[in-house]
Amino acid sequence: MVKVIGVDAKFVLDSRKEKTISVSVKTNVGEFSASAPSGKSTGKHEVKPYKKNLSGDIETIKKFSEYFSEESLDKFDDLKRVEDIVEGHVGGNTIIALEYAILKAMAHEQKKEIWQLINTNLKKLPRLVGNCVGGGKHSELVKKPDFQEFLLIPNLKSVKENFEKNKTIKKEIERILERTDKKFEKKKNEENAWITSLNEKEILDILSKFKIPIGLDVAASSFFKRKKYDYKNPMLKRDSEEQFGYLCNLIKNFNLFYIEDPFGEEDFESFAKLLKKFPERLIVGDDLTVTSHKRLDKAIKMKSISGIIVKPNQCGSLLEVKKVCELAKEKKIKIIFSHRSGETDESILADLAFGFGADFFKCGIDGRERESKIKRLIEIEKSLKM
Ligand code: 2PG
Ligand code: MG
Repeated sequence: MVKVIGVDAKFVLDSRKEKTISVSVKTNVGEFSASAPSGKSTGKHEVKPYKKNLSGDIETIKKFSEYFSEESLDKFDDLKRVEDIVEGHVGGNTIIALEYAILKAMAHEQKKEIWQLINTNLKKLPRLVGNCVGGGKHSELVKKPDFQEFLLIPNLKSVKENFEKNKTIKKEIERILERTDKKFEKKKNEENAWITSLNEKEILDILSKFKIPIGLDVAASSFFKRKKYDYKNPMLKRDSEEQFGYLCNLIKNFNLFYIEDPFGEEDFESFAKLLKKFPERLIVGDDLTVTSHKRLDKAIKMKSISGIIVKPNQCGSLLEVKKVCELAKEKKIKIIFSHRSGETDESILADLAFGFGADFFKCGIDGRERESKIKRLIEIEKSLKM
């Protein structure tokens, strides 16, 4: 039984060198801390990371110390009582970091791995989705691709082999970019993906040479302005119909396996049109669905998606994450657990992804913050073989 005696919080810096929250709990079995990441291309329907701001949440959560002392926590669903206490007082990032810290305490007390608090009956590990080249809001360059992420999704036997494969291809792509992009300065973005002045067709041309499944996070809401997709490289505007046509061509010409947020975050209809045309591809909602049970339900009813991004701090509730995963499973929607662009060294996402039976794990390719999570997944993989 875990009893929380005290709660403390502070800020830490994420991979963007911006402040995010770290929460620690003092319990009858020791002290545990965890941090939350932060997004940049955030969906309109995400919960707010902090009620007013980070420093406000740090002060508020500390005041909750004595409220938890009555609660005995020993299973995942007990987090509901924690959520009931803090809900409305702090934002999504603060709740998530607090819940992560409590899960660590529970796992320690029961001598279990964190994923074992969620499900012990699993064998399948998620497949890696690695961001290799970045554009859109994730690139500081003036000339850049309008799409946010160009993804590698190898399908080798183990997480470890897929991890190695992604790193090798990313290195080879560096050499190709040196040759093809005169402006290339070997710079990386906050997710450690290459940034380049090439446009999306040129980048897809490079990626498709590697003969592994590839994908895109279009993050279309980030350049949807006054009812048009406002492209800068090359400069042109596309309405929904034209966006649909453009994406259909890319999917066919580059044999895209995975397409995330191809349309704006309210456009369930266009998502559905694309899925109808390409039922065997992964059409994935992120800003569209924001890890919300209600929005997933709508996306299912409208047949908009075949995959859903799960980012715990998008909804600010691990109980909601559970509901989302259960509904997705029931309706055969693929689950993709995902990092945020501003990440910390926190690795618990790997335990959650495995515990909830995720099909994919979208967590970059390299860099300290991404590798901590991928390496944790490899550790889980290894432990299953023992
Ligand atoms: C996304 C994420 C992660 P952000 O759009 O999928 O790559 O970006 O964290 O900025 O929302
Ligand atoms: Mg996304």
